[in-house]
Amino acid sequence: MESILIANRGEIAVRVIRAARDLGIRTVAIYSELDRDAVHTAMADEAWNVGTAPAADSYLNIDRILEVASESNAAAIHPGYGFLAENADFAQRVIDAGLIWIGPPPAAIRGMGDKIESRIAAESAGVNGVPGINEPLTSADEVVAFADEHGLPIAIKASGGGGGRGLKVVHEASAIADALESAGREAEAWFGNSAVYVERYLENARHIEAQVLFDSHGNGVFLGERDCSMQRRHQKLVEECPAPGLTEDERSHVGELALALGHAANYESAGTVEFLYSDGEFYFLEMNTRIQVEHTVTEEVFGVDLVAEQIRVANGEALSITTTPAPVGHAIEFRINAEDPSQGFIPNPGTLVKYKEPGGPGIRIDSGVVQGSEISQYYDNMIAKLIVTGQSRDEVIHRARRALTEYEISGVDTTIPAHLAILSNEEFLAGRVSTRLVEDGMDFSKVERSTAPALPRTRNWRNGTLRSRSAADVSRSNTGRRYSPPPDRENELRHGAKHRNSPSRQDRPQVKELYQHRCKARS
Ligand code: MV4
Repeated sequence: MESILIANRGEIAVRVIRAARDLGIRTVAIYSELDRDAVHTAMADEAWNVGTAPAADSYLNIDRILEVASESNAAAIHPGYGFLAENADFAQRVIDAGLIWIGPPPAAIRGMGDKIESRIAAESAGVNGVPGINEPLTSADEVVAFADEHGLPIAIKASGGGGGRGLKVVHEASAIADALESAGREAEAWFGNSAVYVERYLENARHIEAQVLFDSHGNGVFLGERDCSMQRRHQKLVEECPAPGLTEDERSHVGELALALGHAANYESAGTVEFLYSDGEFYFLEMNTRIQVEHTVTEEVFGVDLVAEQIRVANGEALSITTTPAPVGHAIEFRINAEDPSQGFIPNPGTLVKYKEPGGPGIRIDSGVVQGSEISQYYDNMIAKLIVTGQSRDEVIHRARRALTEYEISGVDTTIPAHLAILSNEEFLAGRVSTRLVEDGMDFSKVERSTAPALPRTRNWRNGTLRSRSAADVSRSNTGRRYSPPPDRENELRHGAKHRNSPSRQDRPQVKELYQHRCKARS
């Protein structure tokens, strides 16, 4: 494989560029008008404009992306996550264009994308889902009968949904008819598929997911599980590997379930099988047919480059590892989003006026931004992922408090104060996580906002709290940190990342030189 076009932006585009470069592969970025000066645009060996800011015109513009793939002579396409990553039609069109698709076979994407079909696939592979009905619902009577047999609450889910989108929880029999009605209507509007199905709703469960990798030679490997119970409105905040408190037997059991499903589905590439874990049992929820945001914690604990494995497998090579290695230590990922936790995590797009990442032992940051970058309302508001690794969960927690306190971001509110609150939550600290903890067990309304303070702040490095200093404090000492003005953005654009126009065929040797030059500069 000589080159990869990355059909994505932000941190995951940067992550794929890094994996490709580690393998000596040329990279082609695409960017929207808004991302002309983005990190991923500057970092790739070539960058091509694919449209205006709205994703539908750029990062979801299949015709234009395939045109750029052809013009740039790309050999393969990596979709990252989100956007086109789980679009089976796109995967098929990539293959039909004679390109290598760095992802699972379109049939596997399609099969797992239909949640009723994926439940049937799982059960025929011996993997039990949450008790439910594997058929589209046709009447409220069926749901009432199901509730009579299995009890309330129940979940009505869109077959075309997933990730919690199109999920309705019903706690009373009297609410069934309305819930079914609105679930069907929303499913049709959001997913173009009105099919909905019913499951028992497990209230106090944990969300545990298994990472698997398959190649085209029939090899599959389980690379441990992650606990992703710490979510809010189906947005994950914190993910960890391994899942706290799971026994060795439980770990290998969930691995066997995930591998059985993948083999049965003729799966290839990286995939994640999601389970609910309740009273020592694993119940299949869905399979995500992409590299996930939280793949990083698995990489840290299992010492595997999952994106490089995706590339190797797509190239027809065998997996570099075929047996599950022993996990080493512990890793936790914190999603640093431009949101205000004190106001219900309301999105807070804007300019990163000050942006300085923490460092030191056990700290990995996957980001696609620098100081001065814009967090746009057009795209996901994740600024970065902070991945903290250590020998034990306890060491990770102490390091994470330090790293989150060391992080300097101003210009936008971030989830950092929420993470510090999680790191002082007793249930979390004890490893007693559940899908209810963030939403029902925590109050973020009083966390300190992280936007640029009017006065310098002092930090409590033990618990990460910030205290705004009084004017008197400041007059006593002039050494406190002050608000720093925004960087001269114009200047940065002139002297910083040079924008490269879409190269024509004749330009390509220069691009190659640029890449070689960059590689030299790096070595
Ligand atoms: C469930 C569930 C409980 N029972 N289904 C959310 C994401 C998507 N993959 C499926 N999800 C869930 N499905 C049944 N039958 C619990 C979740 C769930 C969840 C629900 C509410 C709040 C946070 C949650 C976090 C993870 C999973």
